[in-house]
Amino acid sequence: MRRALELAQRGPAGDANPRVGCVLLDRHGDVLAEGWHRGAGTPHAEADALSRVPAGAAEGGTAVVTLEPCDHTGRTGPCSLALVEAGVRRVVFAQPDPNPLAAGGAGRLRAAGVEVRTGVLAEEAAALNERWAAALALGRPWVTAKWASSLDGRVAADDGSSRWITGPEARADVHRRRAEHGAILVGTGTALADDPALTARDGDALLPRQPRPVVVGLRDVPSGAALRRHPEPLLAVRSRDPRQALAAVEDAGATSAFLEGGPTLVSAFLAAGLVDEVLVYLGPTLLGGGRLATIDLGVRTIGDQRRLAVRDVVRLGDDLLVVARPAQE
Ligand code: AOF
Ligand code: ZN
Repeated sequence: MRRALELAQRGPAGDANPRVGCVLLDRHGDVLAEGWHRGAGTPHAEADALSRVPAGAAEGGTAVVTLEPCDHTGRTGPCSLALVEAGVRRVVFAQPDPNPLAAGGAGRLRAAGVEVRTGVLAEEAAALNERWAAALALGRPWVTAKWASSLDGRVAADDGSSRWITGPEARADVHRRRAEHGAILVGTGTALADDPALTARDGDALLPRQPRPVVVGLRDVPSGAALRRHPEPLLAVRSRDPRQALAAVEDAGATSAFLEGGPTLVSAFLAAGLVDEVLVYLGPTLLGGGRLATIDLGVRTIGDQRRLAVRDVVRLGDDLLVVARPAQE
């Protein structure tokens, strides 16, 4: 199962489909083939692994999968039937499929006389697709909001300049986390003021997976903007409404969005209760005036404050990253 989880990680994060890995063993327990899911519209992990073995080779064997094999015909056929037809005798999977449309493979396999075992490394498997499962439950993409601020909560100096408040380690961390999301959101104000590339990079090199860039707001992004050179086509949402932005993200096939500002857009998402995780990178510096990380959140009195629960605090060079989520009331 550990190997299947490694294989699953080769798939795209933030996709319409979860990341799934599969290892096929023959009747003696020797590895026959490995498979993983490469994203919506492509073969599922089980089908991918089965496609790599000669006919009959999996007979009497075992399939180890990170997710319950599906039992539906979506963009591809049911994996439960494919495993039965291949003569697989045992199926071990980590966690049940939370998608009611696809679930049911375990029952189908048992009914066909296949031995089924579940719950192996279930927590690790759930963590791998946490945002995907949350999006399914929420009925909208998962949103991670990120900003980098001074210790006194400012994201830019008075003249709007903001490069750089945090150091190279913190910025590298942002790039890694961008790549874990299906889309990256900025307001047109930020796109015009900062001219961000919004690519996920390791130094100068593009990471293998790039989130879809989405710009939200009423202004145009000029043809010379860095965003126009993003390897994925730019999606423009001509609205300031966070819900419309998320509808566009969903239409683009993404189940998670990395929200990078600025304060107006982030605040609109926060005020609407549409932020699931906040990443605050704190540089050890003070800016005095300048722009605050958020604008009006409708907090008039201390009883209205928006409490967050801290999940993690990470030191990155001279900076701190605070990972927090809205506190459950
Ligand atoms: C599996 N193995 O590798 C994956 C599964 O539209 P489809 O046909 O691609 O089906 C998508 C659904 O299938 C997805 O929402 C999830 O419930 C399940 N994904 N199932 O047996 C896989 N990726
Ligand atoms: Zn399937």
